[in-house]
Amino acid sequence: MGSGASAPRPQATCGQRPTMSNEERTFIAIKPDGVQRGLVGDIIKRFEQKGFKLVGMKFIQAPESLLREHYADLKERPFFPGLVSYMASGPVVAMVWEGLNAVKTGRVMLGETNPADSKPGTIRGDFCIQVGRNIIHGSDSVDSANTEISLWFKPDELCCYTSCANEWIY
Ligand code: DAT
Ligand code: MG
Repeated sequence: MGSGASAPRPQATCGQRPTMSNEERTFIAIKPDGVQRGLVGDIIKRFEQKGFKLVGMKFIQAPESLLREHYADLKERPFFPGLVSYMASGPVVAMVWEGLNAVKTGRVMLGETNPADSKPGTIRGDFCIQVGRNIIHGSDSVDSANTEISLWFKPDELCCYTSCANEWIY
């Protein structure tokens, strides 16, 4: 950059994540049933339309070791083995979405864990029926989002860029 040129937006925030900002990140994964049922486009569209910014995405058939770690807090639950084998049964779309209150708003967009309790208009409320086939994962806190993002993505797999829509959303 030559002297006198306007400075580009600093990239420093890509490393240290602020907790309350337009750059909060959440980990969202479309589960194997969501992929098999052809719901990938519809689900991604909702996050795009909302105004969140996609900063990472991969299509991956996750190894069971990764899934056991991802769901470690549920390892004593009776449904845990079935949950892990379901999640490993086909590819998932793992994503990181960024924006103001991305974690909490992401959960609202998902609906309740049990689709039967999820309101119409939510992803689980609109697209699925059973708790064991609820098509999408979303982080439930900023701390778990950070843990999950680092479990699923290497730092250099996340993109830092300024969305051209930024000033029209915030
Ligand atoms: P969430 O995915 O809404 O964060 P969770 O973390 O409590 O819910 O559970 C993780 C997943 O485990 C959930 O999406 C579906 C499955 N699950 C939860 N409770 C279940 C149950 N009672 N029977 C079968 N699967 C269940
Ligand atoms: Mg959870």
